[in-house]
Amino acid sequence: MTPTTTAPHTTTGRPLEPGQLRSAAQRVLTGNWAGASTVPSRGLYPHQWSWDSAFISIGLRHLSAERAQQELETLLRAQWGDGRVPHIVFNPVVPLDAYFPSPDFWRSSTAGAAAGAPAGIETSGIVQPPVHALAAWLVHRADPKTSHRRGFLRRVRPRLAAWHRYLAEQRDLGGSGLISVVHPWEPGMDNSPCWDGPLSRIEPADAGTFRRADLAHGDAADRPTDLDYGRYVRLVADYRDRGYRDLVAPHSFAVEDPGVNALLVVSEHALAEIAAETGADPAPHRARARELTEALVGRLWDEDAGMFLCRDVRGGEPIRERSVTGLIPLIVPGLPRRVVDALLRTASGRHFGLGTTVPLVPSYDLQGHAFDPHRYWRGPAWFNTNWLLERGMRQYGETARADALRASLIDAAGASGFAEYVDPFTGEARGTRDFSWTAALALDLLTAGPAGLEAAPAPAEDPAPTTQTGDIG
Ligand code: 9WN
Repeated sequence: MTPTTTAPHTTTGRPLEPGQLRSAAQRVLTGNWAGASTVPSRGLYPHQWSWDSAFISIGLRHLSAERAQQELETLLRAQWGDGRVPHIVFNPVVPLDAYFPSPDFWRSSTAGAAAGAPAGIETSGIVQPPVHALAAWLVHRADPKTSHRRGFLRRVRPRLAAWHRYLAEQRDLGGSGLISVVHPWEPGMDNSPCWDGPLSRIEPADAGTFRRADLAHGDAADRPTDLDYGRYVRLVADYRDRGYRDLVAPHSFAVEDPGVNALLVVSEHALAEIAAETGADPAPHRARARELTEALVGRLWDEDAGMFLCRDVRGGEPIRERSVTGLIPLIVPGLPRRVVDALLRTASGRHFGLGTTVPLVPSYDLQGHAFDPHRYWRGPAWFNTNWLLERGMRQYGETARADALRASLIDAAGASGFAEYVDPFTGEARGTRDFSWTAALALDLLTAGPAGLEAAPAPAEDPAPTTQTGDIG
């Protein structure tokens, strides 16, 4: 089903041609460029976000290899001494009240000093999914000459390895080999019904101790409730108050998330390629990818649900909610074929309806008790998750399904004005517009070769001036 939104695509109301769509996506990325990295959106998210930058660089590689590399380098410059890559890097020129929690709440450079938070750059203290090695590899492959000239892989490899090491050593909270997220913002799917159970144990922060900057930009009906927000704030304050250290006391929220772990597997494979390309040993990364894949299938696969489920580490039980995160492991190479087939059946079955009732995979079970087509991560369709599924389908030879999903993604991105997310049934734009990763991933789908896995040669000049060399030492 094609999205039925009536948002005009051109002044005459006709859908944009691929060339026009490409230019429109490029305009979004140029408009959101902040000098050394890209903001997810000018109003709602005025700083640099971790997994956003990874997806953004995957689109930017088609505009300027240098800018795509710089996007990742700027993020990695804010890496902490313990290896964590923070989920937000704050832009010091943006007023404190533009986003909450603001730097004075996180206090990374002081509260995070023991964990090696950098001095002179303010960041958050939590993380987001590790998509960065995959992004770095794709960025390199788009223009190996520029990458070699700038020593891109040689410089980012140790940082990416330290990032993965942090996750392995500090975040295996369940002792299964898989990594845990310790805040609902960490998997990037903030308000997913998967967190409702584990979050219900958290005492919310007092309403007077925080403000909702997000409600100045987004419809309250789309955003998390005040109660959930209070709990998010409490979790951050507790983590901060113990110096952002992971192993000194148990995290009160700890979840093994299949999407996050799947992205780590894919990034370990990418890091193996990066190691081989730079003369380092790829074997440890391949071994780690194998171990993680086994742990993922062994621990989070649910035969009855026909998909992966999150696991509540504190409660010691699987979380029986169907979220798109449980389909994302399709991106992992080498899964047993029965798992792949079940995932494909589940994606197009009644819970996710792909190609039958909806054109894009929704963020949550269409039949679920908490389904809401508009509320954050509780039903709407997002572009990054569908981009990942498109790649997953293609790697398992499901070309027709991947082609259909690709066409729907491109269509919905253009029709929605590069919305942050869309109503899964109508394609109506929700959240903010001119959202960077939507533009970047649409650009990638419009430009990458038919195999979907490789980039076509970079076509254009850098449309925006850069202000830093991108050297991360
Ligand atoms: C909190 C920036 C980020 C995305 C997340 C998305 C949303 C932030 C928020 O925006 O989260 O990190 O304020 O809601 O859920 O995936 O990275 O685009």
